[in-house]
Amino acid sequence: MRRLALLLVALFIASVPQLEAASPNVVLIFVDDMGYGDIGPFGNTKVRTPNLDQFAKEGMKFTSFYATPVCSMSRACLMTGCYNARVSIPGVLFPGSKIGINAEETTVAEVLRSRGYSTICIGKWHLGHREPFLPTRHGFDTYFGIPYSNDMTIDTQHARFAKDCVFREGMTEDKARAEAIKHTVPLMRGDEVVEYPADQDTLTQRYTAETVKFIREHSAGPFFVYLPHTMVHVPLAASAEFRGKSNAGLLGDAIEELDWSVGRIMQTLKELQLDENTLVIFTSDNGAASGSAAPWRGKKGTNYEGGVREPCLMRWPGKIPAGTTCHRIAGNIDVLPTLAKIAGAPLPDRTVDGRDISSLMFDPQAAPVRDVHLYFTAAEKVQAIRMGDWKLLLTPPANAGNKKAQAKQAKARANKANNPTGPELYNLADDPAETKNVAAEHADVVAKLRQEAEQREAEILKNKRPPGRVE
Ligand SMILES: [Ca+2]
Repeated sequence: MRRLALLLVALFIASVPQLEAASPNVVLIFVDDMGYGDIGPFGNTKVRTPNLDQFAKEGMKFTSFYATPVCSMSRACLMTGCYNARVSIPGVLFPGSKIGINAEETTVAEVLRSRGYSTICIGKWHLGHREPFLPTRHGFDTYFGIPYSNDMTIDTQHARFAKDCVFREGMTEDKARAEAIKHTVPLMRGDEVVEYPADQDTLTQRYTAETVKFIREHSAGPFFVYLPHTMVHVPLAASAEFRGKSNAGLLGDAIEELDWSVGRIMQTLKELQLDENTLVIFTSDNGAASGSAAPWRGKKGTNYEGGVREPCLMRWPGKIPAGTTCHRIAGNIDVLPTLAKIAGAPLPDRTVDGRDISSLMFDPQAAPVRDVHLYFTAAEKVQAIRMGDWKLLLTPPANAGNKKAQAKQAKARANKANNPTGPELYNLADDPAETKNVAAEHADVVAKLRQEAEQREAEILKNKRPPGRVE
């Protein structure tokens, strides 16, 4: 009898189809100008980030997660899964820029939408502010945010004001069209400006409210929230609840408010019981501008590690092991192929540079997915390459990171016998802060890395795709 029961159970199990897990929801939080050392999980002891600390405890920390030195190029990587040079997006786009992301490119939002995801972009877009380049033309159902950096101006000629646009601080449409004023940027909903100048103090709160509302309204899923915060790019801002409350000035206030925002989102996911079916990713677009890039050398704008190696946290309870750390090379170019994989969506019909790193998310010790990383300049040139622990800077970055390092570099340049313009080679395992150039001792490694960088750059140049353009 018992044997029969077991047999029946076995037959029953065999007859149940292996249901594929439902496509998980994705919340991608992309902070602006936050450095590696700016938050608790990555060593900051001054700024209070209890929600991010908890996030790290419940998820995985990535310690070799790469972005790029500045804003637009980083968003190009994130949205297309390609090095920015392949899709021809330079370092930073401006209100006068006539280029943006090409309609032919497939963004991560379009990849997920092909699998039925509802999508929203909330925050700083920075892949072109003219109509053909806006998020709503590139896979996002809706958009709320500022089209480029918060220290820029309005595009006096092309801004499209909503009928009920809120003009603040004595502004009118005529005044807005007459003069572009620094640090006054438009707040948009969809394709229209709904507030000008944007009240930057309340942006983090309003972005958070928008995120929570969207998650509640789309709790049946699957949904994709892309939340590229305006903070902590200068001019720094914080709401009344956070201003003056941290021990680290206005930057600390802004970071603590971002941490609060993360907490609100996590709390919402828990309340709606979406926790186990939602992947949350938190990272930044480039190195610290006003904050801390510790322990790396350099800051925003450089291809030393401090300019490009970002804090990165991922959390997906039951899938990503809690409280773990992954040291493998990864980066924002890997987000698109990874999300395509976990959503069961096809990859774009064109070359992507990133790789699916889900094996690392599920096991931080898994074999390296991508052992090479290229570092591009704002002018779309390869400046450095990392292979395993070796990093070769083909040309020393102009921005050495701090005054002392810059003075040293200037002195070395003056002393030509020191070969100051030659390559710099560092072993990041032995010398993570890039203090000792060992190029002279390892000519073979220099030659190998140089050849690899040149080959890869030649391939990208050959297959480079154009940006989108308007007149
Ligand atoms: Ca940035």
